[in-house]
Amino acid sequence: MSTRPPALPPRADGHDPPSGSVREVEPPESGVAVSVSNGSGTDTAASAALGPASGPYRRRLDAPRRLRVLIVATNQESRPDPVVPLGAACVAGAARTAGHDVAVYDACFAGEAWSDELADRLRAFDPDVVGLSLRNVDDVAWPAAHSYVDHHVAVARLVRCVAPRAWLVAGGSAFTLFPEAFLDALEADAGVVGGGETVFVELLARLPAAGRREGRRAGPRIVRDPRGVAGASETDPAIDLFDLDRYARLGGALNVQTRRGCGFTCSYCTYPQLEGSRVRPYDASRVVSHVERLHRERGATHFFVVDNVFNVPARAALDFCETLAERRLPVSWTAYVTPLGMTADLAAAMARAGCRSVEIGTEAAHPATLAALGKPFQPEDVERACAALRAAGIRYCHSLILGGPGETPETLDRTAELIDRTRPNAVVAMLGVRLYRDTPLSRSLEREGRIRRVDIGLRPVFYLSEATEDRLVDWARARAAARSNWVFPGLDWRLADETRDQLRRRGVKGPLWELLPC
Ligand code: B12
Ligand code: SF4
Repeated sequence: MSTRPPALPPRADGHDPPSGSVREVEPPESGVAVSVSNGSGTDTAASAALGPASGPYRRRLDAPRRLRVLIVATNQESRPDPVVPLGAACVAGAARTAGHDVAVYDACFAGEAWSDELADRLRAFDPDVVGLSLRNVDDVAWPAAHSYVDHHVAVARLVRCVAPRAWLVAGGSAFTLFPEAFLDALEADAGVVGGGETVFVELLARLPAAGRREGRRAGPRIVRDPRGVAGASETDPAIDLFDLDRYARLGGALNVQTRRGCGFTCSYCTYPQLEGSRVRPYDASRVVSHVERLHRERGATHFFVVDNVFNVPARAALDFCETLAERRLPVSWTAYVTPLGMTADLAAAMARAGCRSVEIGTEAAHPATLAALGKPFQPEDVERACAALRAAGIRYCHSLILGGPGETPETLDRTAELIDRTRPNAVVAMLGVRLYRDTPLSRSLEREGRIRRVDIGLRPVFYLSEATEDRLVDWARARAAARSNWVFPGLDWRLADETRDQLRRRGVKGPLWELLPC
């Protein structure tokens, strides 16, 4: 195997050794508690605010003081589409429900103007706390991977410069994947690993009475919900604070979540780290009411269901579908599914509820590569799932990861043949596997001495199988030339940004891979 980092700017490195650490404590008997671990041991304003200098501690929530909280969604990526910063909206909603004065700044559509706009917002709002929501580390698109780390750092620096007395707290999926490295790079006061709603509100409640930093840098803190990664949200996301009409128009969808967590253990995957390995479905009628409100009040007609795996467990998926179908709303939606358990009955129920397309986490279609990726299904399951979807009239796009563990020229060709047989509407294939810490794949590579933990960090490192690494790009180019519905984001997105924007302005909704000729 070889690990290939693309060229990156200087500050986007692994940032080791870490200056904070993460630890877990047992669940509280009642009330709200968070675990706090301190990497610095310094007695600072924040350690007074956040608790003892080291070790876990508990404290029940008192009525919180009203703070001015600015949530900044840093993400500006517009491929494949601009996406509503749902995580930022969730923590904003939780802080607002807890009685704080909450505003947001969303950099998504600002282009280069983000710094002027953010500086104006900081001066006008004068926040006590700035919460940075970091979604992506990089676009995982080898060989042309693009890192967002410098941008996140630039946002943090601007906040420090314009609002030096505001507490800076980071969170989001990118932060959760590399908390120590981000805390260090951003020079943040604290960071939240996993679901933010409970922990962020608890942090706000424990800031000092003055409500402001005392001009000193706090000892770095990483905090997580002790009840498990990503506790389910009891509060509605404050999506009203975002420009939803623009997202619906230019992104072709609003987003909604029906559950958190994934119980599978695919060898390369971070999702159980991000959301936990226990599936926690939301109450279906609550989610459907949210969809209904977005349709009636904002005219939204297409939704992306952001669940890791929508179709497992099937009972939760069916509940959502039946509840949505009963309301007879003229809305359509797209979701991620796994071939396992993608039965004809479930596909039919999804179609009745308006499901128009799915992205299938197929990843490979040869028994050897499926096993090496830890996928819990066989090539026949992929064929069965596609037949069920086709019969239900749902369009489907395979997500593939090619060139990973176990890949050989033979497995590549067999995978392509099987995928062709399933007659997909589209195929989006990533080349190589972006490594993250603490996945089964990274751990086994570390055990074998093929990579060191410290080398897996903010700077993306990709696993490429020795048998294919020299021919993978040529293979992918040949495949893209032969099949107009195969997309390799690391080589070419196929659709120019201008064309995408034109299609959206003409009112085209849903994933644009649906339009690829097949
Ligand atoms: C759904 C999804 C998509 C859909 C989005 C559709 C849509 N309309 O929303 C699609 C397919 C378009 C997509 C595309 C991409 N995605 Co994506 N996606 C996801 C997924 C599965 C869920 C994201 C989500 O909405 N979660 C629900 C919200 C509520 O959770 P959350 O954002 O994590 O927020 C919680 C916490 O993080 C925290 N939090 C968030 N902000 C803040 C702020 C503060 C202050 C605090 C304290 C806490 C906090 O609290 C929130 C509530 O609990 C995640 C994986 C995952 N399970 O997280 C990947 C993920 C976010 N995607 C990822 C990537 C890389 C991409 C792409 C770059 C891939 C590509 N090359 O195309 C693009 C980028 C798109 C863009 N414009 O940014 C990566 C990012 C990590 C990384 N490697 O950089 C992830 C984590 C998957 C992974 N590989 O591990 N994606
Ligand atoms: S790849 Fe999909 S099914 Fe596998 S662990 Fe990740 S989210 Fe779950």
